[in-house]
Order: sequence, then C-alpha cells, then structure tokens
Amino acid sequence: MSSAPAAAPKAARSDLRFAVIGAGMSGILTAIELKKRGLGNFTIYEKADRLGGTWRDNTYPGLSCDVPSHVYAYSFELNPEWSHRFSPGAEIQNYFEGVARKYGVDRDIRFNSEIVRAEYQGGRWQLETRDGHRDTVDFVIAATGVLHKPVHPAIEGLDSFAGPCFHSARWDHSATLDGQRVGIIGTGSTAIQIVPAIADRVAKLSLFQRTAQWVLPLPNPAYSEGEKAMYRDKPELLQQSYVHWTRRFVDTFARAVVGDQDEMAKIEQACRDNLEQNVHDPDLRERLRPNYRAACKRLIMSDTFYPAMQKPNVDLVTESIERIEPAGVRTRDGRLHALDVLVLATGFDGHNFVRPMQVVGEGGRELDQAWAQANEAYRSVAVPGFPNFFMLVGPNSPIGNFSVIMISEIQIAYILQLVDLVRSGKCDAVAPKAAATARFNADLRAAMQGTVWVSGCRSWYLDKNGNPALWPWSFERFRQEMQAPDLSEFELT
Ligand code: N01
Repeated sequence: MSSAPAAAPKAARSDLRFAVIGAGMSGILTAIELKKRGLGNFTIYEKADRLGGTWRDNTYPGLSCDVPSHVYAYSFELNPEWSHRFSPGAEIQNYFEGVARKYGVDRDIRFNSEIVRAEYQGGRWQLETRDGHRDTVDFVIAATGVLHKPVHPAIEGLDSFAGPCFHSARWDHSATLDGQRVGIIGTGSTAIQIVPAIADRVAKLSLFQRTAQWVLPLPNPAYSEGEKAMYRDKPELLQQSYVHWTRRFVDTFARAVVGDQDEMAKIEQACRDNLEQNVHDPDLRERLRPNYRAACKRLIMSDTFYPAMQKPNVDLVTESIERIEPAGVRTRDGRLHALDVLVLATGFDGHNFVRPMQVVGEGGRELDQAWAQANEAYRSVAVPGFPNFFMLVGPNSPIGNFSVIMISEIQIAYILQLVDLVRSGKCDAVAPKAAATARFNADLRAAMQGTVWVSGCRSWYLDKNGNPALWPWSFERFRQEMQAPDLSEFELT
C-alpha cells in the first residue's frame, strides 16, 4: 500500500485542504495515507465521540470479526498480538485506536462533528457540521462506512415491550442478562455470534428465525504466547500469514461467490455436512435447513452456533412474529414467548452510502437526485458531477467477498493518484465522465447475473431494484483495474 504508484508532483500545490468524513477503519487509513504523502492539511470529521466506526458501535456479547485477524489489519501495520484467528471486537477497536495514535492522526479528528452538508461552490467544497461549524476544502473523502444505520423491524407493538429492548449495534450494557428470559430477532452474522456467547448465562433464550442460514464451521483457535512471540520476533512470518490467508480467501470464497461452481460446491457441501453432522435432532435440523443456495446471503462462519442451539434452555422459534407485547413476542400460532429482554439483531441499511449528509455537486445537483434510481458510482469511488469528491467502500465495493481493509487500501491508493493530478497542477478538479460511469454500471449489472447473490434469497446485499451492492468479478480483477485510473474516463477541469 505505502508503495502505491503516485505521480511525482511537478508544481506541488502545498495548499490543498482535505476533509475526511468518518473516523472508522477507512477514515483512519485515509488520514495516514495523506500524511505519508505530505498532505497534512486535513480534518477528520467524526459524528461520534470516539473513533472506530463499526467496532465502536458494536459491543454485543460474542462480537468478533469473521475475517482472519492476520488479514483484517492494515497491510503496513500487521499485528502479532491478535489473541485468536478471529479476534474479538474489543481487540479490533483497540487496534484501530493504537494505530491512529501511532501515526498521530487521532489528533486530527474533530469529534462530535457530523457533517450535514457539503456543497461544491467555486471549485471548492463548503462543509457544515450539525453544530454549525464550517470548513472549506479542496477534496472531500467520505469514509462513512456501509453497515452503520441500524434497521429496526416494522413489527407491531415494538415500542410496547416492557423490558429492555435494543438493537444489536446499540447494546444496552445496563440490561441484566444473567438468569433472564432473552429473545433475539434475526439470524444474521450478528445473532449467530450473540447466541453462543449468552446461551449459558440466560435462563431461557428464544431465537426468532425468519429465514434459516447456511453455516460454515470455522474453528477459532487462540494464538499461544509462543506463537505471538514468534510473530513479534519474525515479522516475515506475520507477512507470510497475511499472504496465506489472503490467498485462501481469493482462491476459494471470493471465486465461489462470483461464479466458480467447483469452489461453490465445496462450500455448499461443507455447510450441508455441518448441518447433517452437528445438529442431532431431526426436527431442529430441518427447521435450521435453508431453502436457498449457500452464500446467497452473507455466509455465516461459526462452529459454536449449532452446539448452542441444542442447549436445553435455547428455543428456535420459526413461527412468524405476529406482534410484540409488553410481556414478550406473540407468534402467529397465538403463543406468547414471555421475555425479560429483547434484542433486535435485524441488521443495517447497507444502501444509504454517505447519506443522510446532503451532498450538492456541480450545478446544484444533489447526490440524492443523482442516486434516485440506484447508487451508481464510478468504480465505487466517485460520481459524475461531484468533482474532487471521493468515497471509500462506496457502492459495489467487494465487501461481501473479502477483507474490507484491503479494499480500502486499494481504493485510497487509486483516489490519491487522482488527487495527484490536482496536486501537480495538471488540473483543478477531477470527476468521472457520465458515460464511463454508465458503462461501468451496465457491466456490473450484467455480471451480477453470474453471482450467487441473485440466486434467490432476500439479503441486505440487494438494493430496492434487486441488484447486489457488491463487486461481481474476481478479486484479482478488482486489484488489477484499481491499480491506476484510466484518465480517458475522467473529466479534468
Ligand atoms: O444483519 P443481517 P446482521 N422480522 O441483515 C432478520 C456484517 N457482520 O447484523 O433473513 C423477523 O444479516 C433477518 O431475517 P431475513 C456482515 O456483513 C459482520 O446479522 O431477512 N426477522 C435476518 O435474519 C453481515 O452480513 C460480522 O428473513 C427480521 C436478520 O434479521 C452484516 O454485518 C459480524 C425482521 C438481519 O440479518 C449484517 O449482519 C456481524 C423482521 N421484521 C455482522 N427484519 C463479522 O464478523 C430483519 N429480520 C465481520
């Protein structure tokens, strides 16, 4: 990443000012990369009072990352200290805070400062925060994340529940779980991590499942002190581990989801075997059996979910929910599932990129207007008519296939090559051409037909038109195409 190609500045403009929006994984990365290139005139605007993005927001029991920790790290800051192959969320949060401190970019964050409006006027971006602070910058880099707008289910009576009721991303740590009757709505990656973490603590756990999930049984061994010392002493081994896990992802899962039938057959078989071999009661097994293809929804990785579901105090509820009442959840068969605590593990709006920030581009055109039909970006990072405005992990980034950190590193290296055009005096502003963007999105839609995501299931991947918000090609293609911008596809003004 740090060796990403960057055009040598000719008549360097030292006055360029940047706004980085969001102090999550991508925002911290952006700030570090700007600094590395001597572009130190920036502020990171963060709406919360702490950095970390999704790892700050999510603190639920059992939270971990299901991408191996040796890959889920900045490539320039590999970490020998990870406790597990898939380390807990609190460790990941500490990692990002430590990296931000180490590179000194924590001092560049303006906390409690939500940008509510960004308008392109006279060749620069005018920004406004919710509390009325203003800034004028040359470039906006929106690192606003994907999965951070919790979805509350539209279930009758939700507000009437008498006990603590909260979304998984807003965990209420004051709510007592021990010895209580706890209900969880949803069976996504989040719920499947919470269930094993709390099953032994609660008196009764009711998991409300609308759709069953395929589960890949990935073990999560701890790294011994000896292994950590080895990685500490021999950074080349840490690098080898990074390359090893990267290759395993690229060669298997990342290929399978975009059409490699052999790889997909192996994943499907592993999920089927897991269900057949590890769920012993035939009735429970059938109720946990999905009726769509593995990885159509985001694949669940867990070797603790099925064992937890077979504990005597854990109940899988497959009857659909009629309404929520003060005493619990009433299902359509008339049964009241009495509860003390209700957890909404009902996911996120993954299509709200950048919004609710109001972004006004050239000619007063708003991003909401540009995206009225669909979130169409040029290679996920830019939008026609919005010069010097870039996004990290924007629409159709390969987030369902891979470590999002590597994606962000590739995208920021690409974006900074466009910034260099302005920095070196080649132009004042850069934006993708409308025709190139339309072509790219037409290609995306056509390629989606070969992916597993459109094979017949409901998932947060799909937008209102039924198109997945993901990258439908191989990871190698992403890396290749994002190596350097094709300048014939950009307007340089
Ligand atoms: O959310 P989800 P999530 N009545 O959207 C159900 C990432 N992540 O927070 O399947 C009843 O996957 C809904 O049912 P259905 C990862 O990318 C990563 O679990 O639509 N049920 C579904 O079961 C993941 O994909 C890690 O029928 C309702 C669930 O709620 C993404 O976050 C860990 C309902 C929502 O599942 C989101 O995962 C955790 C209703 N009205 C999460 N509405 C890592 O380890 C919704 N549901 C990296």
